[in-house]
Amino acid sequence: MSKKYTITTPIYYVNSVPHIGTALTTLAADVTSRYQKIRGRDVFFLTGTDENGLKVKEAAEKAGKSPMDFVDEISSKFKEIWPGLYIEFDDFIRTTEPRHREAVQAFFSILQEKGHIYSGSYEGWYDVSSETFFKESDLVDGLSPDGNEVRWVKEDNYFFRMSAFQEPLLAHIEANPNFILPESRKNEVLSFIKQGLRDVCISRANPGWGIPVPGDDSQVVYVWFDALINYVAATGWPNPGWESRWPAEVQWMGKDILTRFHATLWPAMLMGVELPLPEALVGHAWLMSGTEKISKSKGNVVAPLDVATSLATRAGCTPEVAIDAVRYYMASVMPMDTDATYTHDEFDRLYNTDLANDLGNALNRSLAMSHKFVDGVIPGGVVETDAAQAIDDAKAKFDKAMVTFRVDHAADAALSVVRFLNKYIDTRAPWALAKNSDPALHAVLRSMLLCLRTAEGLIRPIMPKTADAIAAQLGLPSLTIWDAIGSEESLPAGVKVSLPQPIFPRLDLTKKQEPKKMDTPKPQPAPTPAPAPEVPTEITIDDFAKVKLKVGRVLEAEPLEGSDKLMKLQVVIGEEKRQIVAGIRKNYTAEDLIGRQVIVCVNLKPAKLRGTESQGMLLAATDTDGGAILLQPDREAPEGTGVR
Ligand code: ME8
Repeated sequence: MSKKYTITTPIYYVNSVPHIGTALTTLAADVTSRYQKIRGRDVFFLTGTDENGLKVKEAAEKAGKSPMDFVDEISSKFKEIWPGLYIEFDDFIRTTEPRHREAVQAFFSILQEKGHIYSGSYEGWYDVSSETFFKESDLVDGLSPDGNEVRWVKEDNYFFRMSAFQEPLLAHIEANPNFILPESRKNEVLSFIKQGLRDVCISRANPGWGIPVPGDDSQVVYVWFDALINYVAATGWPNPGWESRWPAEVQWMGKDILTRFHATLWPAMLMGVELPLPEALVGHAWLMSGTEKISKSKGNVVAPLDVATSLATRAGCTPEVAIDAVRYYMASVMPMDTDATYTHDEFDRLYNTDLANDLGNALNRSLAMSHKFVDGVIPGGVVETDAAQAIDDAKAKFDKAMVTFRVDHAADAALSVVRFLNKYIDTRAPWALAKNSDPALHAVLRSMLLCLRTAEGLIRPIMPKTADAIAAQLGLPSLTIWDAIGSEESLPAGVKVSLPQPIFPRLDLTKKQEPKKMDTPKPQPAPTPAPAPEVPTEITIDDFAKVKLKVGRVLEAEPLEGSDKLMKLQVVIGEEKRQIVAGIRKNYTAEDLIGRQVIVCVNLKPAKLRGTESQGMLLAATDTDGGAILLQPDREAPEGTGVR
């Protein structure tokens, strides 16, 4: 049986429902999984829930439920929420399942047989919130080093001889530079081990909840010792066949559970039973709310699906795209060395800059120009060198990032090809090439579309639904094979692309994520016609702020039938396209206008001119004959940019 590529997340405590912090780790694992699948690997992606601890038992009591009813309910919430975020795990393990209980008891027995477990008595402090034992000298102001309350424990227990594994562990870390990632975490782990590893108490007096120690029902296995074994229990161990799933290629987690558990206790346990160690342990940093870690116990949680729902409502994107946007946020802020702070405003800002502006504009402009200049048919020819280089660079950067599991750098690599594309369109100016019948037009359009196709492939592990939507607009099947990404073959000439259907409508940043409750509108008296306004000699900044001006680009222009003054234009402004009728025909031909950037007043009430709706007004100076001199930005600005 060939070895699968195994990826794990921590198994989460079921003391409360999932939140954006737990989603962060699970998303990192999902991006890793989707990337490895595109790379052609057979992936085994494991997640699950940790249900045996005192913490869970006490949470059940607080909720007035039996522990089993309580864990069933919350565990199913975890199982349900992940598919809602397009997280595709292959197995979901619960520590209350028989397969887990059997593996834990087998593991315990083997360690006992090999002499790594001894009986003793424990006296010290126990932190229920992090399910950890502490010595008096570890406490800070009477609290655990994690800042939680502690309780005094005095019991006869079983101990695991962890001290015996100190030197083998140091040797393993030194011989395997990518065993603990990122590098900064590895240094924390090394200094922790070098302070001396103590033997660990691995059982507790049986509180009627947990996995009994084999041959001694008065004790249950310490919840961390029990929980870590899930990773091999899910591979089928100790039954035959586990070798196809263990060791894990990567185990994802937060930094809180790396040093004391995954990078010390866990490898020591594996060495004790003579099982191979995982290839990589990745301990990312935290998502914070203000100065506090987002956590169930702090009650400051943000639900990822609420963030998506709010975005879909405010921006008008589809629910699928909104979920992808949350995925993109988590991937691109993935905190590794230092913590990151989640705010609704930062989420909104990232949506507008990276998705609406960069990716959305690149998509809309490439498709609109293909329609304008080559009837929407993908041209043949050779991709220009700088575009080919940008594509190669983005792919290489993505690959390199994923070797050390830098999902944040991978997200940046995927977006780099999009940022290149927007600049490339500005410099190569297809509208000017078309106007001059320049033979380079086809190569430029092909280069644009190949950049877009590459972006589709590279963002797929992060934003699977968006990638599918881009492929559909390109009229092509989804790109799911790594070697095909960026290749000429991935973009067959002659295929008709669709007209752009904006995926990421720009978010009006005045629409905040926590909408205030609206009062029921009161009936208004019928308006009395106002006298024609006089232009005041002075206005306030607030008056000026009422006029919303934006940069647009003319995609199409034609004289309006039945008028010798008016031109009918199609103008892209950010994610939207508007029809504008302007009295500029005396001074401008259609060719002068196509591709030109213009300044548009976008909040002028639509008006009908000669029976044709105009959804905005172009800004122009008036020459001495009353003709128009159109205003345009001094240098290219992304369409949709605000003007003040
Ligand atoms: O520790 N920022 O479960 P847990 C980033 N059951 N990551 C966060 C986070 C935040 N604000 N909050 C939570 C346990 N996480 C044990 C694990 S494994 C054998 C047993 C993520 O429900 C992060 O991965 O407290 C962290 O390590 C994990 O959730 C803790 O989840």
